[in-house]
Amino acid sequence: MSSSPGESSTKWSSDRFFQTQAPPPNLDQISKSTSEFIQRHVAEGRKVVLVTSGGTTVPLEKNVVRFLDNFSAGTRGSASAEYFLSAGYAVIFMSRQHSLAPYTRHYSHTTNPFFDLLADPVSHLPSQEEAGAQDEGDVIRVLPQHVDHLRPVLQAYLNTRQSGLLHTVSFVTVNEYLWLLRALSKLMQPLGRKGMYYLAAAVSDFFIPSTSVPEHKIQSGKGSLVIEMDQVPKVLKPMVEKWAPEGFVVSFKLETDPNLLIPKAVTALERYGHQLVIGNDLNRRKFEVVFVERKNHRTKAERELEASQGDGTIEADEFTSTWMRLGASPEQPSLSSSASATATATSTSTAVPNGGGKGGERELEEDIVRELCRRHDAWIEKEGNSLASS
Ligand code: 9Z3
Repeated sequence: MSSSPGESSTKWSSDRFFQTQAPPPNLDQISKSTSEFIQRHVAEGRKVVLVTSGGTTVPLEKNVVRFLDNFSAGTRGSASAEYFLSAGYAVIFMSRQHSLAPYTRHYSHTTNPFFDLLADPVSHLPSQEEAGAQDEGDVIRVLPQHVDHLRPVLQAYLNTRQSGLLHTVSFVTVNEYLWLLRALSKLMQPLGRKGMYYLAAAVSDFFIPSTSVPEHKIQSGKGSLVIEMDQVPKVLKPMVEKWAPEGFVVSFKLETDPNLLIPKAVTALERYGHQLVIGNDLNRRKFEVVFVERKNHRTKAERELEASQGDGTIEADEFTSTWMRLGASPEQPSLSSSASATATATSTSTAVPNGGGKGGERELEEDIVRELCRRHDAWIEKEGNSLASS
């Protein structure tokens, strides 16, 4: 890797990126099936959320032997998708291939191996009386101690499959992620304010342009390996302004220095103009997040209208930050001087849909999604009000 990526990397506009970097080969097919899914839910008046989840890779060779990766397992995205489904949303789950997925995440191979739930088929063969008239030779049994947890998860999974409320799309590389994000956001435009974008995937900040990626496996023998990477274009800006201008856009900001979290979230809101940034610290992300948002959110068009009706100046935004913690009382956060803060409590005991987290414990995503549903409804209602008054 380049020793100082900030100095040597080239900045890319999103236009240049999409003009020069190849799309995923199955983009048309994905667009077609996703468009059908969206049309169905538009016709039924349902809210739809695009959940992105998992890490993106940066391949070092075209015939990929090695790649750089991002740590994310897709825990936040997959858990959130379940809670959105419970809240009645149709969910487009765009995730890193083989990362955690709604429902099956409860039995991932490393933390809760599925085979450990199953009874030994020989020693648990039913007696003649138990089997009755049925031939149970083909039945595999779940150990009794696991049934209470498995049953609601399996039921929710089957219900979701039958309801057609979940559509899945996968990516591997950061290039694929960017192409898919653009395609799916544009396809969601007909949803207007009923579309939500929940960008929980861990997106690489750097990539290698295709012209700089060698065809074959990088050979050793020349000493150390130096890789130069360019900065990934900031696609949130065109997303908010062009691809999904009416959508409710929630991005995540990940930091390891807690002091940077709120200032960086405020900068993102100022730069991209979307509704909400959820900040999380790498090591505390499962227990606390901070919601950073404008006190009074206005779209770019609304701000310009206000300016044209007033003296031409656009009033400066004020920001609030609200900590949300699992099982703890709220705390007044500290904010940078340009921002003001409020804090609200989060409840820690509501119904846990679909069996809740692994082992049945509560998950922060349940609270996050509940808060977002509330804000999204207010956002939809605001449009209704402005239409009624115009
Ligand atoms: C997050 O911050 C997510 O919450 C995590 C979830 C990746 C930390 P896990 O999958 O982790 O549950 O293990 N995601 C967004 C991070 C990100 O890449 N943000 C970018 C940015 O801030 C793009 S919106 O610029």
